[in-house]
Amino acid sequence: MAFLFILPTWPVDVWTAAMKKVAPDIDVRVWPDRMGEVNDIEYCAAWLPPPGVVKSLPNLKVIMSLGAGVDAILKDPTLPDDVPIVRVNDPDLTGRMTEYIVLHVLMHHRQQRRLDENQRKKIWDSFPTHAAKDLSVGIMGMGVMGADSAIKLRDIGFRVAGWSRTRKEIPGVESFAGDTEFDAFLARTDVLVSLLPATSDTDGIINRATIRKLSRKGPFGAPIVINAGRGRQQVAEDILAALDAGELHAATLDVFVPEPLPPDSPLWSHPKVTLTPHCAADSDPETICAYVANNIRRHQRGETLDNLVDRLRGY
Ligand code: NDP
Ligand code: OXD
Repeated sequence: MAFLFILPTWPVDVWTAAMKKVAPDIDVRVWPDRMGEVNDIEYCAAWLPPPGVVKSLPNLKVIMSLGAGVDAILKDPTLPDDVPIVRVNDPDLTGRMTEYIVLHVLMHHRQQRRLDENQRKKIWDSFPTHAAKDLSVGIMGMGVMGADSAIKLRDIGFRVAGWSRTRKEIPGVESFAGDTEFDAFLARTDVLVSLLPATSDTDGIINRATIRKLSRKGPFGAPIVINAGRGRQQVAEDILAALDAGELHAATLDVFVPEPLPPDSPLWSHPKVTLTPHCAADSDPETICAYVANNIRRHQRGETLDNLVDRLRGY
C-alpha cells in the first residue's frame, strides 16, 4: 500500500516530512515526480489537485482533502464516481477559523481600524462605543466551523443566529433554515459571516440584493460582511458598489476568485475592506497528517470513515 500527496501549490516536502514523523510506516509518494508504481497507490490526500490526476490512480480506495472544503476536488470532471472522499474535521482547523471570525467580528465591533488610523495621525478621538449585545451576528453555514464560531461569539455576548439547510439546536443561537427563512435571517443581521461551502447553490450568494436585505438598525447604520467560506460566494463588484454607496459599512474578505488576488483588484486598496490571503484557517501539516494517517488505518481495519463528502450536496 502506498499513499500519494497531490499538492501543486503547497510545500510538499513539509507535508512529506510531517507524514514521516507521525506515520513512519506509511509509504509516501508525491505527485508528479515521485509517484513510483501507481498500482501501489491506495490512498491520496490533495489540495487543488489538477483535473485527471486522481483518475490516473487505478487502485485508489479513498481521496482525502487536506482542508475542510472539497470544491477543488469535486470540480474535476474525471473524478471516479466510486471512490469515497473524506474532508478535514479537526479541532485545530476549527479553532483557527473561530479565532479568525471572532477576531474580525471584534475588530469591526470595537472599530479597531478607526483607532489604528487615529493612532497613525496622533488623534485622541474617544468616539462612542457599544456593547456586544447591541450587534447581531448572522452566520451562513452552521456546520463544524459555523457552529463553533457561533458558540464563541454567543459567549462573548453578541446576538447570534445561524442559517443552514437544516435547522440547528444550539442554546442561545437562533436557527434559520432553508431558502424560505433566508430573508428573515438577513433582516436581523448586522454582521453577515459566510462559512458556507462552495456549491452551485451558494455561488454568488453575497450579492447586492442580499446586502440590501441586511439590517440597518445596528450601531453602524449599515451592515458588515465577513467571508471566510469561498470566493465564489461573493460578487466582488457588488461588495465594492455597496461599500461606495454606503449600503455596506465594511467588509473582511479571506477568499477570492481568483486566488492569489491579482494586484490590480480594487479590493486591495479599498479603505473599507480588510483583506487576508486565504489564511483564516490553515491546515497544520503534522495535525492534518495525523488525521489522514488515522483515516487510512481505520479504512484498512474495515471501519467506517467519518466526514465523508456527500457528492450530491457538494460538501
Ligand atoms: P460543513 O460541511 O461542516 O458545514 C457546511 C454548512 O453549510 C452546513 O451547516 C450546511 O447546512 C450549510 N450549507 C451548505 N449549503 C447550504 C445552502 N445551500 N443553504 C444553507 N446552508 C447551506 O463545513 P465546515 O464548517 O467544515 O466548512 C465550511 C467551509 O468553510 C468549507 O467548505 C470551506 O469552503 C470554508 N473554509 C475556509 C477556510 C479558510 O481558510 N478560509 C478554512 C476551512 C474551511 P447543513 O448543516 O444543513 O447541511
Ligand atoms: C479549507 C481551506 O477548506 O483552508 O480547509 O480553505
